[in-house]
Amino acid sequence: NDWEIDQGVAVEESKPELKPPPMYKVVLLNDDYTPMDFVVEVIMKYFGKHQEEAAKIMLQVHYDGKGVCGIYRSEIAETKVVQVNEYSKANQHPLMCMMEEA
Ligand code: TYC
Repeated sequence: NDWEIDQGVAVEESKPELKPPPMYKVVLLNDDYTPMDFVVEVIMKYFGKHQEEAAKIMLQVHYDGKGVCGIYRSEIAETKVVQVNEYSKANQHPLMCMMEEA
């Protein structure tokens, strides 16, 4: 009946605000041309890592083809991807950054 339907809607509407937002891994992909030093600089500059951690992530990408630089909500992840890809392009390196569901 109507009462049950209305109550169902009310319960449905109260839930989304309590759910944690979907999270996204921001990853770098390996290539044969981008200098290792540039990749380390990018990881420090855009993902707030110190030299040692940035170098570790860079080598992970170099040897495994891909590496996670951080996990963020969609808007932040999208911004990082655009900023990194624009910075790489501006410096004429083929370094690719993308996001995937965490
Ligand atoms: N493979 C590159 C080289 O040998 C280094 C590199 C590391 C490039 C990580 C991209 O995301 C990358 N110069």
